[in-house]
Amino acid sequence: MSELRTDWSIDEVEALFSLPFNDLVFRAHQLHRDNFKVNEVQISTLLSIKTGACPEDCSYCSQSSINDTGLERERLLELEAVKSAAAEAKANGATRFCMGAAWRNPTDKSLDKVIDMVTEVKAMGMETCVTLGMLKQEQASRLKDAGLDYYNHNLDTSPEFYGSVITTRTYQDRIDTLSHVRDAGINVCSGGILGMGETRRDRARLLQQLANLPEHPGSVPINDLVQVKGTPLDGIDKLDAFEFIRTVAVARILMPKSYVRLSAGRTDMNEQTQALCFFAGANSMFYGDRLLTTDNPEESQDQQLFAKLGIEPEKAQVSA
Ligand code: SAM
Ligand code: DTB
Ligand code: SF4
Repeated sequence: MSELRTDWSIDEVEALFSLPFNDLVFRAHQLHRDNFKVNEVQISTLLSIKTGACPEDCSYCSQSSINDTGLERERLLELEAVKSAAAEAKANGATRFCMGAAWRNPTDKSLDKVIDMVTEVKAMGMETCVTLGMLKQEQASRLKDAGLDYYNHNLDTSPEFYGSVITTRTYQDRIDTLSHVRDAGINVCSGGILGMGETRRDRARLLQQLANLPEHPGSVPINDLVQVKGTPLDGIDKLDAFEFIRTVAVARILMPKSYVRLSAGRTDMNEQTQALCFFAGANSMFYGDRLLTTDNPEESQDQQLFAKLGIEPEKAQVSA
């Protein structure tokens, strides 16, 4: 078994990115094979529980009130609506249900309502994940007490590029919330977005930051930017597919036991690119025709892709 390292240097990470494609992907695949069943992919389903009117200025996001995207805002969903969406996700084979809210941070009152949602979804036998923005230590502990399995909070890009994408919070704010989540004993889900105009060095720095956290995140979502009309990043050059696959492979090598999720952006990716991502170490994805506010491939399309590749959805893990 390989050792888990949290001391990667930027030179080492950049050297991995620079390997010939076959050498890089072979190395990533070998580690994937050593640590996981390579023909299984974990399935998560997303639900936006509170949509739009977010005070943050993330330049990629449809939900920022600064961006004029024409998105209709929605208040926090009622518990019953969440339960029925979770039941449908479970019937479709999802083992994790991820609830996302367009908040800078939750108020204690809204957290009470999210806690009820977590409790109910957990009782249905699914893993739970929420992404609610910045958390205080005490809020993280309350989520842990409710049985929350994962908290998603992305570092999104390198520390150096962060300020070009978001100005209403700092990289350190993100790191602080990740510490609160980890200290509360909740599994960390943290990754980033590619294709925002960052350099390869920024991608390497993002993965270095994730891998050098005190513990590797249990899940590492790699999103390809979904370009949304009305956001500053709409119309930017798309990232080359091979560079996306390389980033997945480097994530697998740096964090060999983490689930690497092929996240947003699959509607614009052909099947061959997705297959190479699975070969290079991606072993999780979002399933269901909606992400938070944008489209994801139809279920039937993903079923066909799995059938072509001989991939099975990972069965629910029996939690301790
Ligand atoms: N408001 C919370 C926050 O930002 O932490 C939680 C919800 S936010 C929508 C969750 C993540 O979705 C972001 O960190 C970002 O990585 C991802 N995301 C948002 N818009 C995206 C887009 N257009 N393309 C790809 N990923 C996106
Ligand atoms: C993550 O890394 N990707 C998901 C989830 N975490 C919350 C969100 C993707 C959002 C894509 C744009 C949208 O649908 O609004
Ligand atoms: Fe708000 Fe999250 Fe979107 Fe940023 S990414 S605008 S914090 S919902």
